[in-house]
Amino acid sequence: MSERTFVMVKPDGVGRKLVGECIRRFEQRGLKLVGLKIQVLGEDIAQKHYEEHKEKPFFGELVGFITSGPTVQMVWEGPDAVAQVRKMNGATNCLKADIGTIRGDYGLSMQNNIIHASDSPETAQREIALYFEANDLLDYTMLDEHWLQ
Ligand code: FUP
Repeated sequence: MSERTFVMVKPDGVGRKLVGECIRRFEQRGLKLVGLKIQVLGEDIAQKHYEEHKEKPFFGELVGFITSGPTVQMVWEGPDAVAQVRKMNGATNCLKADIGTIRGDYGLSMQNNIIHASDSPETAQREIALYFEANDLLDYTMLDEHWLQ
């Protein structure tokens, strides 16, 4: 079933010029880009984004990192998109992420792990609503879509 997931390239990913590489991987897999933005996050939205970690000892550092430079927000759509993108991103700690995943191929750290993606369809809905208005997101058909479903 087709679903939408929220993806964010973090300040290290933008700073290391990996935005195009992330987009290339999702496009080539067959996913559809339906929303895209670039911005430096404010403290408020960063704290809301990482709400589930607010009691953790690393929360302050995490918010400091995610607000430290430009980030790219995206919404990707496709069959089982939430789980597929998580698999393509790899484990949270880049040192443990499989080679072939974005984090496994480009990262060496836990905090500077290049990319974020929603961990469930419910989280995806919450995160999409945090960054996008309904009319920021497009509905369209890709020319090769009939091969991909
Ligand atoms: P993920 O869903 O893979 O992005 O990972 P989490 O939601 O568990 O963690 C969010 C971010 O917090 C990670 F990207 C990195 C950071 N983090 C730490 O810095 N230390 C930890 O022990 C766990 C997470």
